[in-house]
Amino acid sequence: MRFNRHLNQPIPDKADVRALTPNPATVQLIDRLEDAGCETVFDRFAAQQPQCPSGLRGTCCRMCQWGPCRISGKAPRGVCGRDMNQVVMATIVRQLAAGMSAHARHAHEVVLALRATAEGTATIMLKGREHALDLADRFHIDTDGLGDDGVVRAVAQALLDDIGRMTADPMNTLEAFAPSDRRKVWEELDILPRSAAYESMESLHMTTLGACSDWTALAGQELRSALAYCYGALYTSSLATEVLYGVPTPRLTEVNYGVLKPGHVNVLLHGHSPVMVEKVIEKVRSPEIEALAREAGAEGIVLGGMCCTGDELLARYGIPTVTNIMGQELALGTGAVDAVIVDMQCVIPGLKIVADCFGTEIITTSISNRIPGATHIPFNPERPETLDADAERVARTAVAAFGARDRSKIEIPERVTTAMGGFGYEAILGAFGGASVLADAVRDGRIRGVATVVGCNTPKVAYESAHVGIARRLIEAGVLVTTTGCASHALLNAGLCDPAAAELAPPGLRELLEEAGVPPVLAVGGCVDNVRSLRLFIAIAGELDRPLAELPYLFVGAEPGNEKTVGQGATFLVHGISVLSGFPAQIPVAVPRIGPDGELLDGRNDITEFFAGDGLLSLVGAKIYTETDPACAAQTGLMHLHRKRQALGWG
Ligand code: NFS
Repeated sequence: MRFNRHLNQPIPDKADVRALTPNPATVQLIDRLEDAGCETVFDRFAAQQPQCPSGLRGTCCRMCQWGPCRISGKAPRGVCGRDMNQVVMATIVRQLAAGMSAHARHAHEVVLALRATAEGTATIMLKGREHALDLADRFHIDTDGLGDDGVVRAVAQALLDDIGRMTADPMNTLEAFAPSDRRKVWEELDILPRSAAYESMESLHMTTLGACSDWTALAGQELRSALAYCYGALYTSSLATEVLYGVPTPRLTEVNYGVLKPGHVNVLLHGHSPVMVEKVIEKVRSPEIEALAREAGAEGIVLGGMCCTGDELLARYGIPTVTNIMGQELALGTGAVDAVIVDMQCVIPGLKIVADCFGTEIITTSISNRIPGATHIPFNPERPETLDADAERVARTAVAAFGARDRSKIEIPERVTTAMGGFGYEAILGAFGGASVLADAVRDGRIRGVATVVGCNTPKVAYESAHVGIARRLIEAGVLVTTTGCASHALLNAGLCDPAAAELAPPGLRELLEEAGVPPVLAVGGCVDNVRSLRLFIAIAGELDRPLAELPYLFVGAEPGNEKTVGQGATFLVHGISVLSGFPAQIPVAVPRIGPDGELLDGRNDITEFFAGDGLLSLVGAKIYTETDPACAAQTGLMHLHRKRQALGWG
């Protein structure tokens, strides 16, 4: 691997990916696409090397039209006077705001669909009425005389308020779900947020030219935004989805590229919002569409999930997952995919380039996402009455693509992997017999700690090697693992979500897993469902009567990519749970140096001190560790868990 001195870490090329990626199907498909002369993310990453050092360090300021300014030893301030700390922190605040906008937009669509269902304008069969009653209770909604649909409508309004409130009233989800001791910490730090929309606005405001010159105040906005992100975007979308489509329960299935079948219509479901895709699944499973597929000469229809939509459909229905963001082009390299139905976010432009190589139909279903050359049949959350007819058109277009492609190019890697998904918060507690059982096991050491391994992929890490390498070592050391997002596809395809993988765990954890009949990695859903893992952390802490920050917990984001991951990590940090990142964020990396007399000089700077030193630790009781090598990263994580146990006297 080529070493990048600006990042203080090695950068993989395509040969490194081939050597290190854990899924053999990946290597087969990389070769296949190369032979077909089709460029992928791996080729474009190579073409971008070396990447701009200022960009890598977050010291390039593009927040006004006096710039761009690069902060350096020669020019330590931008034209307006901003120094390095102000530029780097403002950039991070903006990244979180962008990620929050993405998840909040997703939440907005689901909550509007929920409201439309209660009002009878969307033809969706509500599966979570009991959940709505529970939420109404938690939100202190007076349900007298509201009727069933009125309760759902009131819950939807409470969630909508958390997405968009513009005044300083308390957030419903935060009041209902945050632990009270944490709430006190946030009050003292003055970081209680208004809503996702308000804090996105305030983040852009505070970072614009001449609006705020104190980087510590920007750091405060980062923490406030993390809370808005968690309670205004994640909780709102995850809870609204559960009310609409039900709370997931565990089911066994098969995953990986090998689930695609040559004689079938293969349709991949990709994106984040559940609304259109749920309706499309209903249509695809109707006798009319099945008959249409047979008329076209297909033996049947295979549905496969990608990215967070894939995670959610696995959780709710056991629909097989195929791959994640960096595998989306590879999946089309099988030559077997007739159509990809995509909604919002993480649908990379490169998908269409490969689709054109293989004649795959791309159908976009979000009003926010257009792809030149794709068929556009959008769902508009403010015009839900067309959902049914539009979903029917999407399903027909996907099936019609079967006859349109050259099937001689099909080459599907054989590999399928057994996996169990569907571990909603309630399902995890149900499988183990309650939070108290897990709490006892954490205290007596059968469970050494609880970690959530989540987030995207990045070409800066040999694809999926960090997710799998770290998770496997955590399991072997007795750590219970939950997962979401693109990380979960890596772990699903690696077999770590197969109940048989319990044999990797040491005896105490292994017995617990076998008794519960669950795998060592619990796939809880898409990225918005990180709140399911957070709720698990909170429930176990409640049983142990300990603050979150004292417990052997860890958030692992080993291959961060999307701006959304900034908010994911910050969400857990602000709750007192430390973060292990597999890759340095766009901040100036602290590189220790040898001084003129041979002494070791500390390479710290204010930003790394804040995130990885005493800064955050003194404020919220958590910090960020960065370690790029999977074996060292796992060791770092295990040391963290061990130190927490020792401080509690749990050995
Ligand atoms: Ni999360 Fe979902 Fe994947 Fe990353 Fe994208 S799919 S919301 S952002 S790339 S894990």
